[in-house]
Amino acid sequence: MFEQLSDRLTGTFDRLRGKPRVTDSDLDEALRDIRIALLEADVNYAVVKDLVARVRERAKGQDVLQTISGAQQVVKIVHDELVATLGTTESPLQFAAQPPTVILLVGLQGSGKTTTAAKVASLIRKKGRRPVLVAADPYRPAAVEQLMTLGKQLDLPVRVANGEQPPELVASAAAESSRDGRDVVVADTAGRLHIDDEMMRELERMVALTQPAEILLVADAMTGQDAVRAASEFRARLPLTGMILTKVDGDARGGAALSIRAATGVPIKFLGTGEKLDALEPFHPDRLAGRILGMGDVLTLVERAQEHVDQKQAEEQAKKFLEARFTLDDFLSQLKQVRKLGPLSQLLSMVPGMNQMAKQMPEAEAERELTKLEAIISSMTMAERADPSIISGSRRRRIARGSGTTVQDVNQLLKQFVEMQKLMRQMGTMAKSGRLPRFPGLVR
Ligand SMILES: Nc1nc2c(ncn2[C@@H]2O[C@H](COP(=O)(O)OP(=O)(O)OP(=O)(O)O)[C@@H](O)[C@H]2O)c(=O)[nH]1
Ligand SMILES: [Mg+2]
Repeated sequence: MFEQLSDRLTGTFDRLRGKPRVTDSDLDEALRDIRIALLEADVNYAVVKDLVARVRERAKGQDVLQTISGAQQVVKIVHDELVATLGTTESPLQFAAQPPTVILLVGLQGSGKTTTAAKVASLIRKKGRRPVLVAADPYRPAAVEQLMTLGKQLDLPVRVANGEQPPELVASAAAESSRDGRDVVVADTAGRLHIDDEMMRELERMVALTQPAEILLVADAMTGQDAVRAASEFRARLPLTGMILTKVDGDARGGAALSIRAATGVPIKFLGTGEKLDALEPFHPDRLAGRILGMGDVLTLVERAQEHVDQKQAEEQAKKFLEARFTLDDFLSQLKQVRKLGPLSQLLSMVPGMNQMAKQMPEAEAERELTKLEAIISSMTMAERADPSIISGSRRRRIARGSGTTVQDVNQLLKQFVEMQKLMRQMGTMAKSGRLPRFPGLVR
């Protein structure tokens, strides 16, 4: 998300930093660039106008002009104003003082409600809650089945209609929840192609009947300004408490994410970043602004790593590496851990300064390479993984066949591993002689 915008803005700032002093006309030029970049990213016109005006006012008021660090100050102001546009503070989910907490997910057809209902339930379970999913979309049998399948995948209960209308269904799911040891009710509602009166009346009735702690609008970021329009219309009828923007992974421009909060006043609570059920991120305005301005997002990366990487295993492997005991099997498990963190280009874009590289790397190709490495190592026996020197010509042919690769591919991997072993020995010696910087969890 935001690749083009991020490119444009980084370019603008680089030009600005290149000037010995920021003059009046430099500032005007930069502001013009920023304005065009935002409009091209499909950000709502009124939001752009407002944001650029705020940046201009602050930049002029702060003696940015003629000072040495002027460019840096402009970047800081743009960052702050982006954060303000995105919502300044974080908006975590609210829970009812007395359980059950009812969370309704509403939105247009195909926006991602059903998937997101499952993601939300899974996320809050990680935080120690006991959610139940409710299939309040009885109009399409496939919709109920879809939620049941997701519930099964996550090992979460799914309440389906037993003749009730959706509002009564959610109300009775809430009423029964404590009996079943559940404290949160996450309801997936029906989507329509357009906002029609019938759907809205049903949702209004559901709200009145179930007193939800959260009424979350699920909006598809890929639809850009249409998502913003839909959000305004939903807001006019329902007391929305927050929004979840989905498919931000597929939205290169980011216009919806940047406009929807400012245009509707409703906070963004989560971003959907993929089809997998763990691809839901709490929304942090400052981190997103950092990502847009090419400053990376190390905090999110670290959180993802903490969630997915087994710390003890990582330490054990680092130790093995330095003692040159690191095998192909260890390598395989490292590959798997890294891949759990998300698509490579997404990971790289979170590392400050790596944004450009992330863009240059063709995602599909990099993923294919990793898949190939995994397949090759998986086709080896444990003995081979522990000691690759026993892998003869005939074994190489067998491994290539087993992994659907070529003997050259296998040769290349083995060659790389030999190089890696050399590196391990060097690093091990350096570590012993104290010439290696001390990383936490590495050498003691
Ligand atoms: N890439 C990506 N795909 C997503 C995301 N969220 C949902 N999807 C996909 O979008 C499609 C529609 O998602 P659903 O959850 O069925 O949408 P819905 O709003 O329930 O659809 P209706 O019930 O028909 O109104 C599915 O193929 C999902 O896998 C996301 O964050 N990223
Ligand atoms: Mg659905």
